Order: sequence, then C-alpha cells, then structure tokens
Amino acid sequence: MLRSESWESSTAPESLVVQQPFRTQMQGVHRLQEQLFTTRAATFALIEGLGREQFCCQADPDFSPVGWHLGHIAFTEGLWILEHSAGLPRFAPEFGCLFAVDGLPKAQRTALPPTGDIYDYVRAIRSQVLAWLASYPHSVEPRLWQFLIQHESQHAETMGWVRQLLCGTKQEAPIAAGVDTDEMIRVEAGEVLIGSDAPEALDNERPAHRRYVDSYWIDRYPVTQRQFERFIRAGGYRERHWWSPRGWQWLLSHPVRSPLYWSGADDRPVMGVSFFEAEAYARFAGKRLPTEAEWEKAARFDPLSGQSRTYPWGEAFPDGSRLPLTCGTTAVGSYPRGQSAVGCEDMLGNVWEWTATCFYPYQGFVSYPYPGYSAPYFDDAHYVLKGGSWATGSSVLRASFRNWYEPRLRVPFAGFRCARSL
Ligand code: AVJ
Ligand code: FE
Repeated sequence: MLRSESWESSTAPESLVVQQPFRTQMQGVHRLQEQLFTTRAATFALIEGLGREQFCCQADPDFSPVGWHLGHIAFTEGLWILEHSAGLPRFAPEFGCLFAVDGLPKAQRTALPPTGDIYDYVRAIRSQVLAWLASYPHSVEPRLWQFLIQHESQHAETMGWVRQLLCGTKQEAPIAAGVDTDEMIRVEAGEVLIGSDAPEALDNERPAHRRYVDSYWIDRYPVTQRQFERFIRAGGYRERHWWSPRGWQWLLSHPVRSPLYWSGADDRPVMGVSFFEAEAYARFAGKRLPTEAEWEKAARFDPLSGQSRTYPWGEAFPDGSRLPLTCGTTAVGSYPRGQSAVGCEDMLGNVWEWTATCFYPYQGFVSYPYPGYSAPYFDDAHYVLKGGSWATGSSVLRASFRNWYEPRLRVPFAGFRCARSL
C-alpha cells in the first residue's frame, strides 16, 4: 500500500519540492475565488427582483437600504484589498464617501446613485480584487479574506431582513414537527473549549479558551410559534410579572402583542423577537435564556472526547442535509443530521438565538482588522446571538460565531431557546 509518509520520506525530485508550496498556494487561491463567487451569488439572490424604490427604501430606522449595503460591501472589499493590501489609490472616491461606514448617517443613505451605477461600482471593484488575487497569490492573508467574505454575508443577511420588512412573509400552510418540542437535554458540568483561533474566526471569537460550565438543562429545539402562542393567549404581553423591569419599559413604549413575524401557531421557530420578549417567554415557561457559554457547549461539546467541534455535527462544512438552505424557517427537528453531540437540534441555520450574555471580549482580545469592528459594542448595551438563520451565509455558520444586537431590537430572523439550572 502506498502511504503518504513513505512518499514524503523517499527522496522527491527537486522540482516537486519547489513546486509544492506554489500548488498549495494556488489551491488556497482557487478556494478563495470559489468562496467569493458563492458569497456574491447568495448576496444577489437575496435582493433579486427588488425595484428601485425598494432598493433605496429605509424599511426601518435601524437598517440601511439594500442599495447602501450593496455599495458598502464593495467599498469594504476595495478598502482592504485594493487600498490596504495592493496600495492602490481609492477607486471612485465619490462612491467611497457614500458607502464608508462613517460616510453618511443612516437616515441619509436613501439618496443613492442610479441602481445601474451601483452595480457597475460593485463589479468594477470585484474584478480588480480578483485580478489582484490572481497576480499576487503570495499576498493572501487568509484572515483578511475570511473577514471580507463574512462581512459580505452579514450585510447580505441584513439585506434579506430589509427585503422581508418590505415584502412581508408569505403565508404558508401550517408546518408541524414530528417531535416533542418541550424536550430538554441535560448537559453535565465541566470544562469546554469556547471560541476559536481558526483563520475564519473573527476578532471577537479569539482567543479560544477553556471555560468551566455548571450542569444545566437546555431545550432540544428553539421555541416554536405554537409554544409561544400559549404565552400570547395567557396574556403574556399584558402581564408585567413575566417581564424584567427594562423589558416592561420597552413594552410600554413598543405596545406589541405578537412577534414581528407571525405565520401562525405552527412548529417553526418564533422569529422577529426582541431579547425582552424572549426573556419574558422564558420566565413564563419557568425557564431562562441560556448563557452564551451554555449555548456554545450544547452546540459543540462532545462528551465522549471532551473536545469542542466546529459545527454541532463535527467538522464537515454546512450543507443542505444538516440545516435549511431554503427561503424561510423550517419546522424544528427537520434536520436530525444537524444535531449536536448532546442532542440539540436546529443550532445552526434556522433562526438566530438570543442568549443571556452581554457582548464582551474574551481575555486576550485583539481588534482585527479595525478597532471599530467589535470593540465599540463591548458596552453592556448589546447581547450575544448565536447560531445563524436560514438567510445566513454558510461562511458565518459555526458554533463559535458571535452576533450582537441591542436587546430592544426585534431582530427579524432571531428567536431563542430556553435553559434551566439544575
Ligand atoms: C455583527 C451583524 C451586528 O451588521 O452591524 C458589518 C456586522 N460590522 N459591518 C453589523 C458588521 C461591520 C455587524 N453585526
Ligand atoms: Fe460593514
């Protein structure tokens, strides 16, 4: 049998030894080209068919128009690759002023150049970026490219939210899960590896570190609309004692009576809830929200090996057999192949999940690629969401990924699951 060690230990011709690093480099470049291409295709798919008005419309004061996100994705790619890496002067600076993160206040982002000009700008930057990548493969900094791909995916998801706010949800037939949605799983006390040092890990996921987590129970599935309906019917939105003081204050100024998206009392996860609504439901159910560490442990800890996995199921890149690659949520329990070692399901790719944890850096945190990416949000005013929704790009789906929003925000594709101490 031919084994790789025997090949390596035999004397290889000089030419092969020299070519090896170049080949690995080219494989890296091809993989990147493919990721850039897939990510861009997903971005375009999320905004397909939107008219000019929807392109420029600010559907909600918290979210910029779709057209701005598109320009901003291209601007950011040009900034890091063409300006910082390649040392080129800024391309189309008049667009840069519009699409830089500190360029225009959100309210002024509706006055956009013609749609066709934005698409031309996006394509022009991408073709220069690809040309740079092909000519200078040695310059590839994996971390920077992985950042850019995930930056695009995150903005694309926000574009999907805006689209949903503008176009609403399609009313579909009630969807039932064939599982016991009240089931909880007991996770034993012990240490777990949290965070990640992989090249795709963003600054706030690093450094990976061990953490002791006490025993707890956690829901096997995210809370479904059917379960949440019990809260609504029991007057959950009217009874103060289920709400935290801050949550009640929020409810008084936002007199809502159901989640932002409600497609009926079926077994799809609740989505479009604020942290406060999630917290109130949890108290109503006699439970609480999981901490980020509890959520992450349930998603990636393998009790047999004591190791943490990248994904709930192991190391295989996410695909349609493990999570929904659909255009909407699916009934909980529809992807048993996506379950974690302890048995939690729908951890990645159905809805984002609120946790009880404020967004803070891990000890040893270093900003990357710029201080403004994570650090301004370490402020006690943002909570961590885990998991990712059906609209989240695969490059962002992993157990260590940390999203964050203010607790008041009804994050369009966010729901939650509950936990309980022993
Ligand atoms: C991590 C999703 C909250 O969209 O505001 C994009 C990600 N940061 N560009 C956001 C981000 C800079 C961020 N979230
Ligand atoms: Fe951005």
